[in-house]
Formats: sequence, C-alpha cells, structure tokens
Amino acid sequence: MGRLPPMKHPPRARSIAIFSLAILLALSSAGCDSDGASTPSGDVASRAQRFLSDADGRSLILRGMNVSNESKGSVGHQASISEAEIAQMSTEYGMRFARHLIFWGAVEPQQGTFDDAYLDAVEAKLDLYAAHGVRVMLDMHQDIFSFAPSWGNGAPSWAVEVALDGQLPTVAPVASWSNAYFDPAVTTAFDRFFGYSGPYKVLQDRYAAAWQHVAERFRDHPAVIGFDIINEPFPGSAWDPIEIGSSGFESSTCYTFDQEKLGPFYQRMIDAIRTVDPDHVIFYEPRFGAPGNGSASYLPTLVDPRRGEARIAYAPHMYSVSYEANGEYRPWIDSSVERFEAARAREIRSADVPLLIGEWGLDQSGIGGMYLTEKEAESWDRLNASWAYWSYDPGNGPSGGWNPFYRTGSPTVPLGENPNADILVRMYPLATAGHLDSFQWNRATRTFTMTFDSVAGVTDTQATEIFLPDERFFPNDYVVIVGDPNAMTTTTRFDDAANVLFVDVDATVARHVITVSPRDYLAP
Ligand code: IDC
Repeated sequence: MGRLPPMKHPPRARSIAIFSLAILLALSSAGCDSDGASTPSGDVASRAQRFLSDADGRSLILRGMNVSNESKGSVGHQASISEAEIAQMSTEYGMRFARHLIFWGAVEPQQGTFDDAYLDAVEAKLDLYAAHGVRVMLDMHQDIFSFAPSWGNGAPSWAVEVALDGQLPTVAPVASWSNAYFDPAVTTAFDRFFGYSGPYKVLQDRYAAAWQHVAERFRDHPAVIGFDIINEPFPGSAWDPIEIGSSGFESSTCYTFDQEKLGPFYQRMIDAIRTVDPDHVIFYEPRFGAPGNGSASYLPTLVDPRRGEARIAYAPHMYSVSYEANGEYRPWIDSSVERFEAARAREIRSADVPLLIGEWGLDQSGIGGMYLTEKEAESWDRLNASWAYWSYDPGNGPSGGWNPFYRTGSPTVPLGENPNADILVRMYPLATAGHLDSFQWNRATRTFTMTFDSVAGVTDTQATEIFLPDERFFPNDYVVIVGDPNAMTTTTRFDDAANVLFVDVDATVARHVITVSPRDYLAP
C-alpha cells in the first residue's frame, strides 16, 4: 500500500476527444471455464462490461443533467442554460454530461423542410458545452407524441395529420401529464408511427431523414458524443397495464411491440444515421412504461452496420411509479429499484452495450425523497452507469421540487443548491485508464473507492481521472491510497481548477484499487 499526498499542479488543458469504443472483452477463458469445459454458447456472464470510451481508450462514466425541460415550451425551443451555469456545473458539481433535448417538430416544422436556424441555436449551446468539457448526447425528445395544439411535445403537427388521416384532434386534459398517452388519438398516432405500413410509412421515413440531417450537421462537433433515437417510445395499443410492478412476462402484448415494432424501428434509424455518420454512439431506450419501474425490456439485439466494433448504447429511464403516484416513499419502492438494477444488468450483458441512465429524478420534497434519490444513485454506481438527472431547470428557487440547482442571479456563483445536490454531487471516475471493475461513493464517510484492471496500450500511457471537489468534500484535506503491490511507481496530481485527480498506476500490475478518504478519517 502506498500513501500519496495530493499534489497541486497547474490545470491541464482539457480537450474533447473524438469518441470511440474500446474492445474490452474478457480475455480469460473465451468459451471455456477454468476446468477447460465448454461453457454454453451465448453465455454472456463471462463477458466484461462494455463502456463508452474516449479516444485514448479509457472507460468513461458520464454524469450530468437533462437540459432542459423548459425547451419544450420556450421560444424557439431553446434551453436558457448560460455559460456561467455550464462552467459551474462542470467544475464545481462534476456534471460533465448533458442530455440535451431537441425535437423533431423543431427540426422539421414543415414536411420536408428543415429549420437550420433552430439547429444554429442548438450549435451555439454545444459550443458552450465544448468550452467547459461537457459531453453531449442529443435526445430527440417527445412526450404525448407531438407539439400539435393540446398534445405535448415532439413531432410536428403535420405528422399528427399524417398519422390521423388529415385530422388534428385535441387531447383531453388529464390530471397527470402521462395519462394523456391513453387518449385514443395519441394511441392511434403511436400505432401508426411504429406500425410502419401503408401511407404511414412516411412518418418513420421523415423521422429518419430528420435524424440524418441532425447527425450530418453535428457529426464534427467536439461536444457531441451521440444521439438518443427517441425519448420514451410509447407502445400505443400494445400497452399492458398488468406489467407495471412485475418483472415482465413474455405473453405481454409489449413483447410483440418490442420485438416486431420498436426493435425494427431502431434498426431502421441506426441504419439511416450510419449512412451519414459512422462514428457517433447511437443510444436506444426501452419502451415507455413498465421497464422504467423495473420490468424487462424485450428488445431484440440491434446491429451496428459501421465498420469495426459496434457503437450502440442503452439509455433507459428510471421513475418509481409508486413514488410518482403517492408523492412519497413506500417501503416496496426498494424492490422496483432492485428489479430495475437486475433487469438492466441482464440486458446490457446480453446486448453487450454500455449503460447510461438517460433520465431519473423525483420531487425531493416528498417524504423519503432524499432516501430514494440516494438509493437510485447508489444503484447507478453499482451498475457502473453513466447518467443524466431529470432535469436542469434552475428556475424554481431554493425549495425547488426536482431541481438540485437554482439560479441565484449572481454572476460569479450563478447557481445555488437544493438539498438533493448533496446526493447528486458525487466522486466518480471520469475516465479510467483500463477496464473499470467497480466504484463507490460513500456519502456518510466521504470515502471513494474504485477498482480497475490494466489494459495494454491504455494503462501504460494514460492517467485515470477522478472527479474530486476537494473543498466541498474534504475541507481538512484528503488521502489517496493506491492499493497496488508496487505503489512506488504510482503518481497522483490534482488539477485544482478542474477538480480532477489524476492517478498514474503501474501498468505491469493487473488490478488497481484507489481509495480517497478524509485525511482525519484515515490518517489521524
Ligand atoms: C415532464 C416535466 C413536466 C412536463 C411533462 C410533459 O417534468 O413539467 O409537464 O414532462 O412534457 C418523463 C419524460 C419527461 C418528463 C419526466 C418527468 O421523458 O419529459 O418531464 N418524465 O415527469 N418520463 C418519465 C418522467
């Protein structure tokens, strides 16, 4: 064990690497167990977890916010997040990722006509993210299918007219926004969108064209790492209410929806995007509904037609139905977090894709809100998941419902913190120079631990970067312990301006353990 004091170094220039996925399959037994016996083909348990990675081959964990809910209804559908806010989010809170909302209805307001002024404004925001080391996934958002009057957001009104044979029906007001999915017009629009047949084929064909336009426009932008094909695809008339609360069952009508409608839709979109952009990561989500509360997704494995290894990643959402309905915690909510964790772990193993929780969040003011927030955050750490919290809308003030941050009006410290910020701001490995095995942030003891394995060509040339807001977590200093047998060759340096700890380990050692703790906790 070697104990290394933190060393202060001048900030290192940060650049956004061109994104690539490293091949990180377990090299060990390749089809054989330790006795040399063959394991059944398709056994994915022995496969190492796949991560998003940077151009240097380091495993990335992306953490940040959905930006933003307000753009659903703001003028020009733009987010108001400022450069000062982005800067504070990145350096002070470690939010170096944005799931940035865009909308089909804003991209293609008239059939066949793209609004490039809209995309210019999106690009201006992307420039700000890039300047502050924030990576971005563009999310083609929708709720309740469309921007058509009284519907929700997403598709242009013309698409509703196509889906409903020239009509533009209104959607009846509902107590809770997502109940509008069950409006007959909305259900029919989704059936026809995902049905991909007859005169309704044009819906997916135009959606693909819109994605091609967006991908072509932003494929060279340094902030952009990938594209989230569609937000929360609703199964339409295949919706199965019995599934909620279960782990999922294959006789559900949603099984057929996933297999025969949603899977082929995703494959069509992947194939379309790949004609203009071979490199960015394409993210897909399970259907809206039960999977978000812990049930299985039945999606087929998607194929990436690009040359080289696949760059497809999984971006599911988690919202406890019970907490949403009751506005407070109930003990059985724990089991939906556990089912969610198990289902997602199984699905990423079987599809062999990286995991990013694209949305999660709740109203912290309900009883048990903080407890549930922490329960989920710890689950994401156990899954080695990237995430984006819902959402970045810092307008609600210090008592603010879901928001961890609110606007103070100060130009120097533009954001103030709500109580849940204390859970959302965590230590985590930004980039691991090797294959990440596990990591954990213990808020009570302020102790961070990570374990990773050496990867040739990465561990020997790159440093591991850990988000470490030293003044926030360690007012009395901290201690870094690198648990390599040969720790004398380990060096650390700390970028004070960026709040990043760099650790160089000895690449000849197979496995590395790094612990960061308060100095007075470990070294009195
Ligand atoms: C919610 C917003 C809310 C808005 C509603 C409909 O918080 O103000 O009225 O959308 O546009 C999702 C959606 C996401 C939701 C979020 C929280 O992807 O758009 O935002 N949520 O309800 N799925 C499950 C939850």
